[in-house]
Amino acid sequence: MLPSISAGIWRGAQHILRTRVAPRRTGLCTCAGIPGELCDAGTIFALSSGHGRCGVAVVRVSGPASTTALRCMAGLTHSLLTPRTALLRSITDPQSKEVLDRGLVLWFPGPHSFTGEDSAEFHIHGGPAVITAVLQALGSLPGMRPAEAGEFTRRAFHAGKLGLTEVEGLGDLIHAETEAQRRQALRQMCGDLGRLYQDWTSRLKRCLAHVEAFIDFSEDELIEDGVLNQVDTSVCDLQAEMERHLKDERRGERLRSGVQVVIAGATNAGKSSLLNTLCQRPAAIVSPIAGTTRDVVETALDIGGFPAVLSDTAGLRDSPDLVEREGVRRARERVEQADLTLVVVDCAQLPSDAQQAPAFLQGHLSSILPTQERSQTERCLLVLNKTDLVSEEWRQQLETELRRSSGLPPVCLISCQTNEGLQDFLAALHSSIKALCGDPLSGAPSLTQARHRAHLQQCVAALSQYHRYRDTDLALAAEGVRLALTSLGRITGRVGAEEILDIIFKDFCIGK
Ligand SMILES: Nc1nc2c(ncn2[C@@H]2O[C@H](COP(=O)(O)OP(=O)(O)OP(=O)(O)O)[C@@H](O)[C@H]2O)c(=O)[nH]1
Ligand SMILES: [Mg+2]
Repeated sequence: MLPSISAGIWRGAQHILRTRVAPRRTGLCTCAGIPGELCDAGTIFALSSGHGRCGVAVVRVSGPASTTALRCMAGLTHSLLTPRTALLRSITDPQSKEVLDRGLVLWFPGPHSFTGEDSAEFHIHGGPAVITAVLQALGSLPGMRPAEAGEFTRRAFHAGKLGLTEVEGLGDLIHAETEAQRRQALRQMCGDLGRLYQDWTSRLKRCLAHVEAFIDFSEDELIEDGVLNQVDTSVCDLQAEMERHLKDERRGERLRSGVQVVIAGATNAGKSSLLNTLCQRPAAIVSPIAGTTRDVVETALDIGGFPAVLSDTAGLRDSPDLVEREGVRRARERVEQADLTLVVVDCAQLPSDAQQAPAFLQGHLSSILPTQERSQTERCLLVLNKTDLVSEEWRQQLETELRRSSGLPPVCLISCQTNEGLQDFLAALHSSIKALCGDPLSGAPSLTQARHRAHLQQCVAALSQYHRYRDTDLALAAEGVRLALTSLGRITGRVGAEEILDIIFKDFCIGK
């Protein structure tokens, strides 16, 4: 039996909980990365506003023939071209002169355009026939070809309009499904992260210049005393800042890809009922038979603006059944990997003497959570389900005992049957997830990708080389700073960008 959900609860919880329509990275379209050799000159065009019937569609053009397109299809001769001004024009087929639509056209002369090239936009009606006709007309013009996925942004990158971290921020913004993801992506796209890495790059360059000057000129006594001491201090400061940035508990990466929330507990505790209650649909089978769930059932949720991937798992027990044993193995594996574990317990199974409940719950948690997590109470919420089955008097005793005890993670008492306690549980879930993701708008910008982390770790390691050789071999010490600069350059795209561009643009859409 599925629990019936009272409309009142959901109206109240609306600001906290929304089912996310699609898992991450299934945004507007799926596109292959664009091979480097296709990123040539020439004029590209694409539908930028996404597929499907819509009121207005935007077709973008970028490259030297943009003005040809405006002249041949919108009758905008040179004297009529006004930068960044929308003009209502008839849009015609350049060969047959037939009017295809009436819409707005805009001209963005380079270098002050998104791509840095001459660009144009046709804002046309969004019916499939109009879009096809306009795209075909553009394709019939000399020097024009359809754009590849991410090619407009790739051109912007090559024109120096965006750094690599900004490009990644833009990609994340297109895929952002929750408020917090949008905020983090926008901040990155606007260059906050890029500026931080740029600042470190400039400081490292100064260090390198000073060390090299010392190597070249110290014997001629042309270098002031203490130059190397200044470099020592700068390198130490930089290392400390980078290490702080790396020690962010993966908040930014977690926010980007969704917090992994795993529902775990004994059989029949009501784990699947909780999943269904949270996602407001019968995603998992609920039954009174112990051991109903075997496979992991996943669903993506927006919890108060933060992305979460909720996983229901098999009830944890020893079983002779081979299939169930595999389910339990998978459940334990998920708990190991979880950012947050919701340990669900059936209230009615707690000791009848409420005084013994805290110790019982401690023991129960130890059998579920991995050793290193047991002390980290912020990585777990204890959900005591089925409050409708216990007496009010016992429940009050339990709450008193829980308040008295220490060392337990936050406890929520709920009933998936009556929805009692659900509001408080949602508030607790929201604050746990928020703590795991951090506030994307406050403090230093977050590290958002494993790629950044790997290069930064290499950067910090290279700076240790400076300290290692500082007193014995200055050339090797300088090499350490140079390697650190190379690692930073890989993040911002100053070094070896081509090899990572294809990977980054695989998530981009055609038309962006
Ligand atoms: N009275 C009451 N029954 C509940 C509540 N929540 C779940 N149940 C019932 O408890 C039984 C087990 O619920 P499930 O959600 O399937 O439990 P589970 O933890 O997923 O069980 P497994 O998949 O077997 O591990 C079902 O009959 C549910 O209807 C509740 O809050 N109150
Ligand atoms: Mg289940």
